[in-house]
Parts: sequence; structure tokens; C-alpha cells
Amino acid sequence: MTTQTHHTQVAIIGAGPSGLLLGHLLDQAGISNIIVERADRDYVLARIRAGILEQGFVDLVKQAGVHHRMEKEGKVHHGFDIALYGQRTRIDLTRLTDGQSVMCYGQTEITRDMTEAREQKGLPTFYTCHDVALSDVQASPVVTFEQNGQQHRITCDYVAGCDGFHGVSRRTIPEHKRTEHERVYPFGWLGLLSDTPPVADELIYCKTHRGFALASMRSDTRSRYYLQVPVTDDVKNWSDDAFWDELKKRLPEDLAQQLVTGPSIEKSIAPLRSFVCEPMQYGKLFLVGDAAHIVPPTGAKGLNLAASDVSTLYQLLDRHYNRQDKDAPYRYSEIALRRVWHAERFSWWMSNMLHDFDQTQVNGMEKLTFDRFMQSELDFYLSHEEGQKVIARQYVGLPYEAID
Ligand code: RFL
Ligand code: PHB
Repeated sequence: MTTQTHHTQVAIIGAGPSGLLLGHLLDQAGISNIIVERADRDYVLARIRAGILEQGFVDLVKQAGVHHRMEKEGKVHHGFDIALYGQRTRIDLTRLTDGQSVMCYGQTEITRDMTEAREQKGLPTFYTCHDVALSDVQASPVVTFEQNGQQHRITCDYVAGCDGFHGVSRRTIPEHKRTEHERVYPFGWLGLLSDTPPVADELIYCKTHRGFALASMRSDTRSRYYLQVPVTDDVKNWSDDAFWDELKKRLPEDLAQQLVTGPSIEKSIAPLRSFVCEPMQYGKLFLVGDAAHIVPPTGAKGLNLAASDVSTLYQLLDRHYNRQDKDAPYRYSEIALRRVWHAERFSWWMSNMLHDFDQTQVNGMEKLTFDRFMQSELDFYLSHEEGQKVIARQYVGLPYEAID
């Protein structure tokens, strides 16, 4: 069988939000790129994931020129609630951060927008690729794969590994050249999507004696709710009725009475994990987004962190190709990791504070002691403006590092 050969400046592995956003930004800067994706197009477009975008992400989407539907349909959120055993405190993001906010617009929608825009521009994307492999990434990178019985080979200057936690890019870095930091939590999030009006205008994070719950949304007519469940639980154990019954028990009472229920469109359990791979780079291979790090979703940071990696990498590649700064890309890991660790810490902190740790021992402490510490810490932060500011500043997202 003959092999089809291609050449591009940057080969991008993965057509999720990281890969697509990077592809658009590079194209705007005149840098050629090809995306190689393992799944089929419809599967990629059907995935239900994040819902909250930081301003930095929104700005990047505008810079990439794919913002038109997001601006029309996305909803700016100026605050959210934390309900601590039924007692609600509003975190007024806009007041506490001198004017900032977040955007409620689904990852599913932004992925669709970026996919369609890429097709309209005629930028190359290979879907349903098998046996994707990277070689010679320290000198002259090559990406090989098979698609519909045809072998392909891409030669390129750089490879952006945007292929998520289970992708091939991170595993291409020899084990002795990377350090992986990981914490797996003893619970997961059972998510339910339904065409019902959201129970409130803003998000509500609920800590209760029955475990954590989150009331979120995708639009005025589509809700997204989550329940903390044991990591060993199975979605088959949860009928829609069982989900709604449990949610009502975890929402503040006045809201539980107003909750509109209906059939689920999607229901799944996501495990919670904190993970960082250091460094995020090996020669001419860069790890971007979930390929390099995972945060538990409690701080709404996963997708946003992926976007800040994209911003850093894009700027460094732009300097390399358009400003003759040949060494710029080698700064990627050091710059990206600084923001990664901030988001990891915030997401870990929010997760510790809001979940119920169903164990006799947590971090070497009796569960009861641990819960009391966490409750007291959350109480402390919520009870005064300075504490709320600490939460708000991190929730809207720390500024992207300026690259000089
Ligand atoms: P993705 O989205 O996993 O995309 C990776 C792509 O790579 C493909 N792939 C391969 N392609 C080629 N060869 C291979 N060998 C490959 N292996 C994999 C995959 O098919 C896929 O298309 O990673 P990316 O682009 O870095 O994006 C990361 C985000 O998806 C993720 O961080 C967020 O969804 C996390 N997240 C949230 N983030 C937020 O910022 N705000 C939120 O509100 C939020 N909520 C969430 C979340 C994640 C959740 N789950 C399901 C884990 C809520 C949930 C429930
Ligand atoms: C979501 O709507 O999916 C969502 C919102 C906020 C989070 C996590 C998930 O912290």
C-alpha cells in the first residue's frame, strides 16, 4: 500500500476545543496546520462537557474569529451562589473583581462553531484516524496514522498534542523524562442534561450532608445538573426519577420546590481527578489542555486552562515564525505550568471544600475532623468580603501571562 505524505508547519493531534482553537489562531497568523483526530466528527460534536468560559477564553475565541454565535447565544453571568447546608451566599463576581464576569456557553456549542468554521476555511482535518503515532519529535517530527485503509505520513516543524488525557502525545515522552502528579478523588459527578428551564438564573454550588450538587445550565430552556456520587457507582443505578429526587434533597428548600423536572437527554458519571504532567514539552512536541493536566470540575477550570495553554503556545509559535524569535517555543512549558498550578490548587481547594468525603480517614485525619475543618474554612471565606474576593478572582480566571 502506498503512503500519502503531507507537510505542514504544525501538526495538531486532537480536534477537541484545544486543537481547534489553536488551529484557528495559527491560521490567522499565517501558520499552516493539519489536525489528526481519532474519533469521528459526529462523536466529537456530541460530547457534553464544560459550560463556563472565562473572559480570557472568550477573548481568544474572538481573536480566532469564531465568536459570532457565542456572542448571540451565550449568557454573561455576573455571579453564582454557594449554598452551605441550605444557606446561600452570592459571589458577586462583577462587584468583587471590578467588573469581570464569565460566559455560560456550552463546550459542545463552541466545538461545533470552531469545527464548522474550520471546514468553511478549508483547513485540513483527518477524522477516524487509527494507530496515530509520533516519531522523531526532538528533531524532525513525523506523525503517522491510518484512515479508511490508507496510510498517511505528516512531516512538520512542531507537534501540538491536544489529544486529551487518554491520548498518544503524552505517552510519546519517555517515562524518565516526565513527572506525573496525580490525585484521584473517591467520588465522581453524575451529570444530567434536560430540556427544562434552569432552577435559577445563575449557577448554584451546594454543599450538603448528602454530598455535593451543582445546578448549572446551557440556555433558558436547557439545564445541566450534577450530583456527587461514589466513584464506584454506575449510571445504570440512576433512573431520571431517582436523580430528580436526590437533587431536590440537595438543593436549598425554596429552589427544590420550584425545580422543573423532565426526561434526561444525557446522563453520565465523570470521575474526578487532579493531574499534572511536568514538563509539558519534549523537544518539538507540546502538550496542550487535558493531555497535560486534569482538574476536578468544581472550579470550572478544565476548558479554560486548555485555552490559556493555547494562548501561550500560539504566541510563542507566532514569535518563532513571524518575529524570527527562534527559541521562543522552548519557553512554553515553563510559562504554561505557572498558570496550571494556580488552577490546580483552586480546583482542588473548591473540591475539598464542597464535597462530602465518604471515608473514615481523609488526608490522615478522621472524616469528621476533616469535614469540620472544611466547613469552617468555607464559612470563613464566605463570611467577609475579602474572602469572597479570593474566590471570585480565581473563578473569573487569573490573567494570562504577558509574553514579552
Ligand atoms: P478533549 O476535549 O479531551 O479533546 C481531545 C481530543 O483528542 C482526541 N484524541 C485523539 N486524537 C488523535 N489521536 C489520538 N490517539 C487521540 N486520543 C484522543 C479525542 O477524541 C478528542 O477529540 O481535550 P481538550 O481539547 O484539551 O479540552 C479539554 C476540555 O474538554 C476539558 O478540560 C473540559 O471539558 C473540562 N470540564 C470543564 N472545563 C471548564 O473549563 N469549565 C467547566 O464548566 C467544565 N465542566 C468539564 C466539565 C469536564 C467534564 N467531564 C466530562 C470530564 C464538566 C465535566 C462533567
Ligand atoms: C457545567 O455547566 O457543565 C459546569 C459548570 C460549572 C462547573 C462545572 C460544570 O464548575
